[in-house]
Amino acid sequence: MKTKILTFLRTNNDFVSGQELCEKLGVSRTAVWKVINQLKADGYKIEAVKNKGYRLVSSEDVLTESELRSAFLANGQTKQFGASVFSYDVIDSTNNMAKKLAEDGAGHGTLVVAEQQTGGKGRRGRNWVSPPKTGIWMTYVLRPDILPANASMLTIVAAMAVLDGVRNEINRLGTKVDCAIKWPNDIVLNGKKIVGILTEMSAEPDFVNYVVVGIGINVNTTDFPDDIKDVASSVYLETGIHLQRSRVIADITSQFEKYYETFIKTENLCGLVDDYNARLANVGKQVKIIDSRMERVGVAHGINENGELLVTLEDGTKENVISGEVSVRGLYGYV
Ligand code: BT5
Repeated sequence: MKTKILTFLRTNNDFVSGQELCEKLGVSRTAVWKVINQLKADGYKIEAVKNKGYRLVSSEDVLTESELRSAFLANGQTKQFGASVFSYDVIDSTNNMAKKLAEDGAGHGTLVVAEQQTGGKGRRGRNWVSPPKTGIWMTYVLRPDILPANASMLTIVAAMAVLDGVRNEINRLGTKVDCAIKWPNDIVLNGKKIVGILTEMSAEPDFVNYVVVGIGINVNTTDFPDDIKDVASSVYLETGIHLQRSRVIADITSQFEKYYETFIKTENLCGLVDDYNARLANVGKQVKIIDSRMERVGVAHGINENGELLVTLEDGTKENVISGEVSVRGLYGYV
């Protein structure tokens, strides 16, 4: 009911009468009034004028379940992605919570969101700084019928969706930005990291139980710890724009479902490779590949349909770099 009233107010720029809300939703005036008060308590500014009704003056940048559901409805319905939403104030990690929910049977497309993470995770035991109410810390539970070896490509699929979602929302406000993917799991804006993605999986040798795709986006963050200050930034710091996080999530969710459907048809990236490479910051750039063997330098050309980064090394040999084993850095900066 809260979601329905919120969506109603959001999609009508003008006043909506109490009577109309009662009729459309089949509830009493008192029930409507109660929900309006709950929304006000959540932080929404709602104008109430006698004989005119209610008007949403401003939406609060909150990530409650009703806010997210309402943003999803306003953005256009998805099939499964975001159909089930779990929203928390503070948890250790949305990936950990998503895994718990998946173990308990959460369905494909379930979305877990938190306002703050106390143990946000990066890859290989690294940490992810996740301060309260400034960023998007979220995880999708997926149940793809694919071979476990192919699951890491979901990071690539998610990166495309996140890039499009963030860029769409910035463009919608009339600003153009230099936003790109840094293979395999980062998004950079003006060369700084604004997004990280962590994909984890539970699988048998030939069967995927579930995959969780965790996405961290620095949206309105203004401060970063000293050790990451030089590489990390936020949409706000780079553009001066405050994005509404629920809208960004709604946009990403529908893009992710769309790209996922393309991926799942072939279980590889053949339907996405050109679009991905067009969004890739590394193309034509010198990169340093760092793994347990040694550091080597080359020029990156883009990914192939398995998500491997194609690099020509300085001695002319070609290497297909597989994610998960290496870090790739720009020679003169992060990208
Ligand atoms: C990543 O790892 O970039 C994956 C980050 C995934 C975070 C999301 S948030 C929702 C979900 N729940 C979780 O617990 N995790 C996921 P990696 O490529 O290993 O990068 C980690 C490194 O990025 C750190 O070692 C820092 O150097 C840097 N870093 C940490 N916090 C950052 C931030 N907020 N913004 C930019 N860089 C950061």
